[in-house]
Amino acid sequence: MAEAGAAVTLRRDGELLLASIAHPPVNALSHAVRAGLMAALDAARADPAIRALILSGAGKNFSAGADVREFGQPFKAPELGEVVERTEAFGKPVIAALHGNALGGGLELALACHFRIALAGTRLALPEVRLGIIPGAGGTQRLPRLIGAAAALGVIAEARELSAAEALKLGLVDECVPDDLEGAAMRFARRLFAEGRPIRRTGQISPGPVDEALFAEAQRGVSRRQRGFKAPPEAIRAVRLAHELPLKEGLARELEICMALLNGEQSRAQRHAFAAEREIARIPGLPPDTQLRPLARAAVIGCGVMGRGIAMALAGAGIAVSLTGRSLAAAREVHAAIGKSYESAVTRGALTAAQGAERLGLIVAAEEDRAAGDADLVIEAISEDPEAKQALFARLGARCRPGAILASNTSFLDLRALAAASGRPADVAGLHFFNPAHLMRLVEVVRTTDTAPEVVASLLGLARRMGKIPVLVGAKEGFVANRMLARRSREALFLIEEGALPEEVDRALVNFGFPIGPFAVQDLGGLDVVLATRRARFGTLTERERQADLLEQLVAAGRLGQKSAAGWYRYDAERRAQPDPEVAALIARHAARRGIVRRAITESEITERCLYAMINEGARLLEEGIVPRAQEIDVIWLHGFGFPAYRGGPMFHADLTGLRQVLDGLTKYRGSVGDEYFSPAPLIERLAQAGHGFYGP
Ligand code: T1G
Repeated sequence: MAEAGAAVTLRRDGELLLASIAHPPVNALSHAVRAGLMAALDAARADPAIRALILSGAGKNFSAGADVREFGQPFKAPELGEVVERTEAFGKPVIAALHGNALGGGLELALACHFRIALAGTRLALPEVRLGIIPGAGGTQRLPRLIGAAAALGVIAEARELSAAEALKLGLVDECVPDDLEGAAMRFARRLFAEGRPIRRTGQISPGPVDEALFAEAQRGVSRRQRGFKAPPEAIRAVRLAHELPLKEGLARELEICMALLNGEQSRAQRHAFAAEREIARIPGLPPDTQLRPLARAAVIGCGVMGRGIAMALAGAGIAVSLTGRSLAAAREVHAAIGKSYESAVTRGALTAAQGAERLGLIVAAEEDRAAGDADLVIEAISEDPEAKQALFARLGARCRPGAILASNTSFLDLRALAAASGRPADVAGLHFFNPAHLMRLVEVVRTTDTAPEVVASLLGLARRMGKIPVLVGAKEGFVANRMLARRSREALFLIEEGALPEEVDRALVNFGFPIGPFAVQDLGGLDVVLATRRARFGTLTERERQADLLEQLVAAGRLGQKSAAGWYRYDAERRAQPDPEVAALIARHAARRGIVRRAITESEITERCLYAMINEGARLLEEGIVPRAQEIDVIWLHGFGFPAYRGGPMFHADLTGLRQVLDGLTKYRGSVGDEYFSPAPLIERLAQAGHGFYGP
């Protein structure tokens, strides 16, 4: 049968024409695909013997939507909207056969088809808001017509994904089949002919009146759950238009809103975040076919909060884990506690009973020696005590099987010293998880200059198997995340010495887009825990940082944070934070003792000093080669510390701000705070001089 172009293949079966989108890896609706779909419609129309057209996707997906690589340049005709409108208006039945992902423009194409068959397991979604835009090819106008505004708003404004079964229940698909999708679609078409069923066009369904209460609640919901993002409220506005305007006008307004967002900074930032997360998977100098080591059995040494979370994250990936502690009894206690947390996860519906039992069954409490001897991978998660860790790595080096990988969860100790202690540095790397380890997606995979390439590749693959986002970093003090966080924390501390209050610093950064401020975070984790890290890093602190001993004073006063109902803030019975005059007084006394004359500090100074200190450190990390690209830094901050996705990460945000402005800010604060804190990184000076950003001209 005639090929409709490489991107869409055609095959005829009797009176049916089957068009399959073939544009790997995700059948994005590129120009070639759009042209191929138009050719398929032409072929179906031209042949009087053809009574229906069936659209499907080759490979693992129906279609992941518009081709994001085409964004930012003029769309070549036929545009997606044109293909979608022609599909819906087509004079013969068009049936969508969905499997894998039917996302964005892919789902919009399916909505314009007259009937939809889905294979069990199909994921249906309109995730455009994640890219800072809204559906632009009819999604906001057709979906509410098909499934009602209430269900449509969750899909469109909150990127809620529908399973095939949910879609069937909602009336989004006409059939959900366990297998033989193509056969089912052909049988469906032939039943249409036999029953003489008319073509059903989604756009002709009346959407009904506006439900004011529903739309008001939807706007309140996104302003809470997606604070600062522009696209979700606009998506709600577009869905409302479906109830107020004829289809054609609604489609035109939807496209206007979509394009306005597409050209905005937020969408550029969110598309950058999407691309950066994929870019960092390509490791310069590490061939994608690097030989991997077997990782069937793991051992986690240390069963504190982190060890427990890591064991659960491994079990969640189906990996058997031996968990060891100071004693077998201690490990058994933690194992029982893990069992309880799985039980509550099952009660909450986060896991099925079978999943909970399976995961718990994969974790066993064990003695250290035996656990280490059996493991393909050992992850050390004992307390941040350099001597204890080195002694442990010496034991592991002797005890573990040849080829076993020895990983440390240390967040700032010298990994090279641990590697040397093990006697087998090629097998040693860092796996720096973030608390809580079984939930946080970010993990820093830390390599020394001796770490073997297959160890790096194996740990990157393991992290993905655990559903994590692994970022490969070099082994130097604090790696990337904590080294940059230390700069933000330093500025936060200096700012309250100089006149700001904890709540002012936190408010500034929350207004910037962080979910929570630095002082509230410390209260959450426990000021004693934060102080322990400060003490462990004391040797790396400057004189002023050492003398900024407010943490020591708070802990000495028994203020440990939320767990003691008082820390930087005071907490009521519901753990709601209140600014505490006692803390303000303590800070004032401290400043007086330090001879610091406190002053009112603006929100913009707070934000600039915290961010520019981080960005400057990020530039230094790039200069030192701790990370190869700025993307690694942005991904770490987006997924490790809640940096607002609509700003793209600290380095992308610096580019949006302009490095010349960042450089001017660094120079200004170098004068007021000091050389050792704000001397501009040479990389920033060079890029600013050239009028470039971290991501190019
Ligand atoms: N366009 C172009 N390339 C895409 C793509 C897309 N839509 N989606 C994925 N890729 C690339 C990706 O960059 C990677 O490339 C490879 O495919 C594998 O992706 C008008 C305007 C589909 C769930 O937001 O959510 O339609 O790095 O590593 O983990 O209303 O990709 O290998 O070179 O993510 O199996 C809306 C985005 C677009 C879906 C697969 N659609 N994609 O996940 O593989 S806007 C989306 C995803 C739109 C219309 C609007 C995921 C996935 P490389 P991957 P995966």
